[in-house]
Amino acid sequence: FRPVADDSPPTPSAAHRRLTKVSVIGAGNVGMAIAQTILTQNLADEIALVDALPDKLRGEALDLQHAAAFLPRVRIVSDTDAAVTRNSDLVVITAGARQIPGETRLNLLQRNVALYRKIVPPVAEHSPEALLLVVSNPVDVLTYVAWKLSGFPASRVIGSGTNLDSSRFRFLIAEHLDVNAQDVQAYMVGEHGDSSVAIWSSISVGGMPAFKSLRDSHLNFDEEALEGIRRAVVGGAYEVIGLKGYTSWAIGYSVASLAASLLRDQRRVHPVSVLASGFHGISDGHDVFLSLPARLGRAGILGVAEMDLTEAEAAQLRRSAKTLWENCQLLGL
Ligand code: 6V0
Repeated sequence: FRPVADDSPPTPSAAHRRLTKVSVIGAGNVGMAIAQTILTQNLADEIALVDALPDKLRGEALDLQHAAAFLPRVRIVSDTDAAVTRNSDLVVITAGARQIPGETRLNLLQRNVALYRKIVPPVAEHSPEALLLVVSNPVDVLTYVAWKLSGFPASRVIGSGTNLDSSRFRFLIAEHLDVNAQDVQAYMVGEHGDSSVAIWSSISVGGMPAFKSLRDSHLNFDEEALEGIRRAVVGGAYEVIGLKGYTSWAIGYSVASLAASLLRDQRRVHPVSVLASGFHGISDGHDVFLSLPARLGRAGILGVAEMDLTEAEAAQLRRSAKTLWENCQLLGL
């Protein structure tokens, strides 16, 4: 791992609260799945919800509060004003126009950049020490936007990136091999979306390199099966949106796993959207965010893995970086 931040957790000042506060901006399907997963996993002492629709927001907050008898004691607050997020440890941003069936993530860009201009500056002002976790799509470009608008160091601005894509990847490989997905180490990196890159060369199952040995023995892991898995990972979100209108549960668990690694200083490795300039031949001058395996702790991104990629994998990553860079340039931030 190439270190990117001082990995010591911030030293609490005398006035520093010891309670953990997580704010979720956008109380839609995704925001509420994240809030409820964080709640049930006991990751926060206070959860603040923000949305532009006051009735929906109040309804969601009350609905969660009514579960109080079955959950750890957590203070749940909500408001349309970002002041309610004051002194957050982690702010998760899910607000955005929803991807409609058939719409590419990049088509959402202009609509969501306008939203971020309203959301990010006050959030950053109310919680200047917070970690920002961007979920709205297109997540890689919006992580760049949040970084620019917040003025935070890149180590504290993280995109949920391909953490979810990698879980879909691990699930499908696990199904194919009939093992537990938690025993499958496999990464999707690059852009969260159509050009994400499957790192076949690094897949291992229970510590054993899976790809090479299965390929060598011609066991049911042929090119066709691999391509089917990659297509299913890339098409996963579209399939769910086509069937139920939105995705929620998997992204809820994905973001809660990131929240746990960050808030609990777990130093676990997750593929998340990070400032990737200088990695794998991505130009140093190109401030572009895309997913690479990163070590997460209380200070945010502690280090980014220098992966051993094939030339084809690295070239694909550079192509994604170029497309993302061109998109970021159009924003004039
Ligand atoms: P949704 O259910 O429409 O929720 C969006 C919410 O944002 C709504 O409740 C809006 O009222 C709210 N909102 C709009 N403007 C503001 C504002 N100015 N301030 C506060 N809240 C506002 O959408 P859904 O929850 O399904 O999706 C949210 C975003 O997550 C979309 O951009 C999705 O594309 C993205 N996803 C990202 C994933 C990832 O892996 N990164 C996965 C799933 C969805």
